[in-house]
Amino acid sequence: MALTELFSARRSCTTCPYCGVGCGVAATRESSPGNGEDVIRIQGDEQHPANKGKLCVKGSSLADTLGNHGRLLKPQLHGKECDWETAMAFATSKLRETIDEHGPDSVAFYLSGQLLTEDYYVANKLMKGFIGTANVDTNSRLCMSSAVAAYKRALGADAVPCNYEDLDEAELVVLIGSNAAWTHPILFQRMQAANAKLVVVDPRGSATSEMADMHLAITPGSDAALFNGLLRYLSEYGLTEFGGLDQAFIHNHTDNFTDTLYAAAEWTPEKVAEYCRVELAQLLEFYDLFRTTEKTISFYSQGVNQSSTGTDKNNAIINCHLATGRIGKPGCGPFSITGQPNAMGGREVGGLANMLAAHMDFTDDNINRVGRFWDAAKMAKAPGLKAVELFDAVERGEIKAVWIMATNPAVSMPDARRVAAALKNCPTVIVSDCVGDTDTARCADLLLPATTWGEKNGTVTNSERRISRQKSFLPKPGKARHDWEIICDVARRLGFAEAFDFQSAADIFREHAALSGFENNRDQARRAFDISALANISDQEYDFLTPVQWPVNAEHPHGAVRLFSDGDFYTPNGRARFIPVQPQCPKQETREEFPLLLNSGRLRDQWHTMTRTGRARKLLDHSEAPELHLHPRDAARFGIEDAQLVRVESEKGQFFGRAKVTSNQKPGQLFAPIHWSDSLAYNATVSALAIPVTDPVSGQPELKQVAVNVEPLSAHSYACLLLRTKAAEELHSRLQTGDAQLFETILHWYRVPVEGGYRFELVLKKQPDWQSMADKLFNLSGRQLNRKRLQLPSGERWLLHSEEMELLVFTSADWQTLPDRKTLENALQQPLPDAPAKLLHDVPPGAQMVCTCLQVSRKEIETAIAEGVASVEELGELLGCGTNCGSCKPEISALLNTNLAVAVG
Ligand SMILES: Nc1nc2c(c(=O)[nH]1)N[C@H]1C(S)=C(S)[C@@H](COP(=O)(O)OP(=O)(O)OC[C@H]3O[C@@H](n4cnc5c(=O)[nH]c(N)nc54)[C@H](O)[C@@H]3O)O[C@H]1N2
Ligand SMILES: Nc1nc2c(c(=O)[nH]1)N[C@H]1C(S)=C(S)[C@@H](COP(=O)(O)OP(=O)(O)OC[C@H]3O[C@@H](n4cnc5c(=O)[nH]c(N)nc54)[C@H](O)[C@@H]3O)O[C@H]1N2
Ligand code: SF4
Ligand SMILES: [Mo]
Repeated sequence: MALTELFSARRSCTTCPYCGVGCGVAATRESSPGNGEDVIRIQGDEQHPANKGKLCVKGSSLADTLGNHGRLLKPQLHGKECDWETAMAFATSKLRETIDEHGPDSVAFYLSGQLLTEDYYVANKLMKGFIGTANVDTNSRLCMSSAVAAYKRALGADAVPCNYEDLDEAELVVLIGSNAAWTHPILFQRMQAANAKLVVVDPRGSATSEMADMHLAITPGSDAALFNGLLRYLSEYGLTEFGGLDQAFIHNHTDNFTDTLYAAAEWTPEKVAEYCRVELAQLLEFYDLFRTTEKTISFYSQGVNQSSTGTDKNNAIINCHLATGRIGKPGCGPFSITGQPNAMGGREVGGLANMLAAHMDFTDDNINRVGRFWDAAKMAKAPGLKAVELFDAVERGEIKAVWIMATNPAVSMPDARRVAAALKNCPTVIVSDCVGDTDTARCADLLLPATTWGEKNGTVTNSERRISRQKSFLPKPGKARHDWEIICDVARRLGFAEAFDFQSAADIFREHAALSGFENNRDQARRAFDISALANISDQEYDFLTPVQWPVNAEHPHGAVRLFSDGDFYTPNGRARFIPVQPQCPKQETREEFPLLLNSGRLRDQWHTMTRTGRARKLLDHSEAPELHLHPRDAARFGIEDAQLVRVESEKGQFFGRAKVTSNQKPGQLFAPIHWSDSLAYNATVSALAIPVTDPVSGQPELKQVAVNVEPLSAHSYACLLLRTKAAEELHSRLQTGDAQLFETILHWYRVPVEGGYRFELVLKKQPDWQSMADKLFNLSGRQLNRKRLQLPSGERWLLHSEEMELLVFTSADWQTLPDRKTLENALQQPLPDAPAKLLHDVPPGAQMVCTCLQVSRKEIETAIAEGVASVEELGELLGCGTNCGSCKPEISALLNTNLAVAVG
């Protein structure tokens, strides 16, 4: 705990709600000098071991995402607001009726790695102990489940061996399928500060590969061959003193080495180079670097997890660490980085359908053990349905009631439109969210308003097993309630009052901690996850719990920094297991109708489906619209120009985005950010393209490789609309209901929240009749729109506006020649009668923001480079870019590389 916290109730030390780095955040309430109202100031918590005071741009913009606008503040039943009594009575009667009529397996919960451990714990307890079904799965299935499965196969437990300090000490970090510079920025900065050599394995160029010493741009999905080849290569140095195999470790602490090496034997460097399509010399350089660097961490994420053979890929990596004994020692290990803030906490309580609770699975002994501990009315006896299977069962009508909490499956599941359709047909859909307007919320019968970050209390576990507190420093808005409160209310109404008689998050945490230690020993059921030392903490101790890494038990009362240092694993015989791996190509092969492979992932400044980060205007500066990245050669082949609207099509659906032509992509490979959805733009759900094939071991879907086709869309013209909130909401709902008349003219739209309203960007099919559109949309009651025209060298530009400036429309035949959006947005804030005409003359084309924190645009940086500034540091001194959170440094460095190259060349 930070000392100041003791003295000031106005400062609260909590944890960032975004990525799995789990940074400590200090939120302070300050009186605004203007109106005396409280404002929230967000800073990094200097005392938190995960970030030591630093925050990335998402974390440091948290204050901009607070506030009630867009929040779900009251329950809604069939689209109408209702009180909690009505809502809870509906939920309970529907669940009870469904269970009575069709049995417990006809209901399901779909949870999220963004719930707090306490929420997760009660949801899991209700289903697996009292309703009697294991149909509880989570979005972690799409994210971490292959990593979990591989750790369990190799180490006997879902236990991350490493911690962040190891990254400080590492001499080589191999990032496999991770764009950590953008997705785990604060951790990435630690890797860089450590001066470790960085090798990036990723088919495309990214902000991370930009900073790497070596980039192995392997062919998509070929990672297992790369690591099988490494194992074989290491074995050739089996007898040397340094590097190569650690024979003693293999002999004393592992099983199954010979079979595994045998399976890898055919993967000679030549064969790997050909299969992965990398240069043999580069491959050998990597293999040798790995062989000779003792302190090596392999750091991996969705590029290997989201695959139809993700578990095997994870094991192929772990095999190389077991073979070199590089596990359980400082500065090394196979490190699966978690995505969501509490993916790990969810795994601890049994949020996955194939786990029971507290790291126990469905053996008879464990079912009995958990049943006794809970005094359970009805224990689930077998694993339940995994995410893809679960929504298939909804589609088939076998699951008749589903409760979705803190996730947006209508956007994030593969074949997303089919998932949305299945939900619309499902007799009972309950959705708990803090935001009202999501694609999933639109499928709900009952919408429940949940509190969110800043309002909630509980714990989260980050990637290094560190449990930290999320604390409330804001009141509950409207009628919102905590997720755990809602679940316990339903449980009590279903007749389980005693088992769900929790009064606070602390009560739940204590029970969860007690279960983790219950009969947890060598003779009964030894489990890695054990926080029994926290089972009796007081409410006050819970409030001031300092971040601690599990296990926290009698043996490790202050937590454990590193696991497996003694070479003792959680398998029945205590030995780690090598897993033989047969590399396989992605299931989705390109073919004539779908000749390209689509990859998808994250952008620096957005979080998933943008329900929170999408509210902060400045986080849209980096990128504001759905995109499709493609190589110049593919652009030429398909007749696509940079910034042109394109349509991507797969066997399952379509997606619209603006082309970004970049040599970061290899020919034949496309990339699309995952963040936009149909709530924010037209046909913008990337996962609608994905085919739901899954890994046979983990059930994780293959989201990173989708066979697609692409075509340019030709536009008649472009329009930029600025609307005040009420008018914007009206237009938005028309666009969402697919108003046929509007879509005769509109080819594509997306929207950006701005101070005082929204900006809509439209791509038009033909000349619109603005007057009649405006009449219809905004009821201008016969008043005429004002019109002004400006002739530019590139064509004409129009401004149309209503007298009250409810509506400002700029149109042009060329998207790039519309006026600078920032200037336009400012106009919406002031009721200036003569401003519009001036705005029409405002020329500078939109400048992409590189440094969001200090608002430094690409143009400014390029100008400075042209004037001779030649390093990231000097640019920082001059313009300030990169000097706050540092997440943009890779991009600044890339700009330096290209612009200096141009200057030299
Ligand atoms: N800014 C931001 N940060 C986030 C999130 C966010 O939404 N926004 N989400 C969080 C969550 S939940 C998660 S799971 C993590 C994800 O973190 P990451 O896994 O780092 O992110 P992604 O962008 O999904 O994918 C990583 C990389 O995998 C590469 N890849 C694709 N196919 C292959 C392949 O076959 N082999 C290899 N080796 N690489 C491949 C992609 O090109 C991409 O660069 O990020 C977390 N952090
Ligand atoms: N094509 C493709 N698809 C992908 C991926 C990919 O790389 N490519 N990545 C996958 C991965 S790794 C992930 S993790 C998923 C993420 O996908 P989702 O989990 O579907 O995305 P989020 O936007 O994080 O959804 C969280 C929801 O919870 C709400 N929420 C926030 N806080 C609270 C709270 O405290 N309580 C409640 N009840 N609700 C809250 C938010 O408003 C939001 O609607 O996407 C997956 N889908
Ligand atoms: S790296 Fe950024 S998003 Fe991740 S926890 Fe830290 S501040 Fe939050
Ligand atoms: Mo994730």
